[in-house]
Amino acid sequence: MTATLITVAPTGAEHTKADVPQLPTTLEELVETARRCEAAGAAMIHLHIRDADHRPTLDTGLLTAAVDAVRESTDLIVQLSTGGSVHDPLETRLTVLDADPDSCSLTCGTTNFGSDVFLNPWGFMSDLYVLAQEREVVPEFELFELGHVHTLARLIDTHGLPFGGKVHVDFVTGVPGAMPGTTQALLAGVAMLPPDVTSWSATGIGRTHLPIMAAAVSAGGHLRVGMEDNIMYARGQQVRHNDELVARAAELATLMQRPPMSTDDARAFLGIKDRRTR
Ligand code: KMH
Ligand code: ZN
Repeated sequence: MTATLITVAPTGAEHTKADVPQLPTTLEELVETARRCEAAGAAMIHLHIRDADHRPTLDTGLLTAAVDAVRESTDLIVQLSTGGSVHDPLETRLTVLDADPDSCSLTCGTTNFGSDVFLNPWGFMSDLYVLAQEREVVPEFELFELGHVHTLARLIDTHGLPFGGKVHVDFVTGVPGAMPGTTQALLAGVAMLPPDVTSWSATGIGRTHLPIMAAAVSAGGHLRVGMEDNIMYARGQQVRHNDELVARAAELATLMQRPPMSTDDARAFLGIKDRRTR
């Protein structure tokens, strides 16, 4: 049995600081969160950042500062979101790679996203895929729908393997309007994965967080947790800090004889280029 890669997605672009004051939105809060989540068992961080007013931003200077600060303070693999918020223009989302992350998200198709639409047309996905190859950034393919699995195969057929030669995907389940956060839907997606895929993880939005975590770990997958996806620890009890979600994932993984993967092992596992600064 392999170890479990745990990714933490601490902030996202959807919750507001006013509604969720414990959401890490400042650089100091992000660094503190990254440190504590690494100590709790995370090997990768999926970052969205906020501006001085706590609003989502893709500002290159602020993204670079966040990547540098997390890299200086932890050994975590730094993955930047190229999804941003549903309001970010496609051209701006491509500039995320200018901040020189280790990894980037790449969503494999347009999807309903609550009452919004998260736009990912073929031309954008294709440009981002090739740009990531050129910049030696490892993409994580975000799959919100079963059709996204099909598009992933099309991307690989069209452009060859990503930088590093590994193909890691993440099922994002339970988004209202997209693939439900059920074991059945998750396993249908896993069954469709093309043979080039070397590893998969899963997350469940909101109340699907726990059942999807259990399904993924039992089916040989890896885990993504964090307040981007779920702000409730239990009924009536909000998450106080992202490290609680990481610690719970690490506990389950350890119980299942698949303890958290170290950051060194995760780098080799995902084919990450070493950009560490400490
Ligand atoms: N915030 C969502 C619109 C990603 O990070 O790549 C998109 C998202 C996916 O969170
Ligand atoms: Zn995200």
